[in-house]
Amino acid sequence: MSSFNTNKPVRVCVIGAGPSGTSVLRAFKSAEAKGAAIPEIVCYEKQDVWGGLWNYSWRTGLSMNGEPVHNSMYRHLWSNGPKECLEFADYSFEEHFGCAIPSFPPREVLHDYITGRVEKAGVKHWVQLNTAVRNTTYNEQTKQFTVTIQNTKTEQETSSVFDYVVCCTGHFSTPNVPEFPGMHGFKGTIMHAHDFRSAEEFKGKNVLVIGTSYSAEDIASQCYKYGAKSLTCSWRTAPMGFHWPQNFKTVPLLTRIEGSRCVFKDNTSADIDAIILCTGYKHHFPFLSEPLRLQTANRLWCDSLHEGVVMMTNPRLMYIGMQDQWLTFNMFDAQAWYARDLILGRLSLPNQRTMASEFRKWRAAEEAIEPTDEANIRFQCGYTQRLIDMTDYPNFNMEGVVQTFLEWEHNKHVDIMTFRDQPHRSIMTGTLSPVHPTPWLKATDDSIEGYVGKWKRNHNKL
Ligand code: FAD
Ligand code: NA7
Repeated sequence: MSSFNTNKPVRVCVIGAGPSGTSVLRAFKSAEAKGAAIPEIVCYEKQDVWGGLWNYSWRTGLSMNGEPVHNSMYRHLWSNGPKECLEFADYSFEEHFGCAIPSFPPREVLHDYITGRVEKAGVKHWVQLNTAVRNTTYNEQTKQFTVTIQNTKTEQETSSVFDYVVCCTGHFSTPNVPEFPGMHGFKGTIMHAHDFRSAEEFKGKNVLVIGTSYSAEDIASQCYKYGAKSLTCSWRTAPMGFHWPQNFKTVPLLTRIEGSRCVFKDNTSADIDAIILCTGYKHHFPFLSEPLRLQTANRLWCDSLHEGVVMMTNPRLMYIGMQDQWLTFNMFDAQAWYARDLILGRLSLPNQRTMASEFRKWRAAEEAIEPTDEANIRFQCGYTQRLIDMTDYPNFNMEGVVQTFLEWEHNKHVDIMTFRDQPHRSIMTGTLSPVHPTPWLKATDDSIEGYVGKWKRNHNKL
């Protein structure tokens, strides 16, 4: 790959201004602040605000402009993992909020934190909002991409040429929607987690949740919190294994639906008012020409990517945040710093043969991961540390992150409804988080004022 140190101006296109895209912007800004010459950067974001899926909208289906609604975010979401495991190494929660805050912030608080860092960095002028990327092609002769964009308000289309494309569009937006026999005649509501907005509508209802991962776990918990009559959790590979409250039932996979009766693989059945498919998402990049599209399952070592970032068949195309995620924001940072340094010519890529053999080595390691949460967490933390070691991203105590994840896992298995009430210690500042005055199950104020403001006031009284 040619380096940044050439005479012609280099142009970098970042697609998406969510946590991954803003990590890339921050990475370049940080190099510039240390005196490096950086390329011209343009970031296209189809929403009218940045922050990715951490924006909440009541909308489902299509936006006002006929654009598929990107976000799968719901109104009452509180972080499903400790904030201490996702904290940016160059911008702590304490720095952002001016005091320590509890460990499992609601959506609005996390959105404020993500965008606060990049507001401070002064990168907003690189972002074009209301701009959807419609097509991206690569010219082998010029070694450049042509990116076609559309203003989502005026529908005006234009094209620009770039030397690098960094795709940061997330992969939890296009739902995987299986069909079960009898669905067409079901008397109640059927929705995918992507369209779930609030558990309040399921108050007093018998809810069936299909799937066993993060969405299933949290949406079932939300429905319980907001008064669902019963929760039936259906698994395909293995049950979730938590100690659920009394009105929960765990059943094997749904086999058929007869009216409002759902029948499961063990021939048990339940009368159900609403089915929520928590069956995951698809990596979907219709705005890239076919050879540029990443095709992979949601896994720790994605197909086709060198170091989990660089498209091996076209190293000028990079992807951030495409892995199944234990780590999030700080892993995106590590990937962004790595992508930046490749573009700046500070790092170089091995030849195709070596990349292929390195890929096989990592894939084999991924496939050999023991089927425990700890082994999976250690794999992703090890990967992230490897990227950090290659760049000037601030180093932090990764083993501390692993231990925090393990405490969190332990707390979840003690009581899935109270793990959010437990404090964790910041790896970045060493501060033990305060405990929120209201237990999560009883807390219904998700606002930033309610969470940070209230706590800040209590804190100031101490
Ligand atoms: P996204 O946040 O999805 O951002 C992608 C951006 O790209 C969006 O702004 C989108 O509008 C834009 N975009 C897409 N297509 C185009 C296009 N064609 N042109 C221009 N712009 C485009 N992680 C945690 O750490 N803690 C949690 O509690 C947590 N909860 C989650 C809850 C839900 C419901 C979901 C779905 C995910 C959750 N995650 C959580 C994981 C989440 O993936 C990351 O936190 C993070 O948002 C990923 O950032 P991203 O930038 O890669 O993708
Ligand atoms: P995940 O983590 O990809 O999990 C998908 C789940 O869906 C998983 O339990 C799968 O079961 C299940 N699944 C997939 N297809 C089917 C079919 N056909 N039938 C039954 N079950 C199925 O997605 P999530 O939405 O939970 O999490 C994604 C992000 O959103 C995450 O970052 C969170 O923070 C929020 P399997 O184990 O494969 O049998």
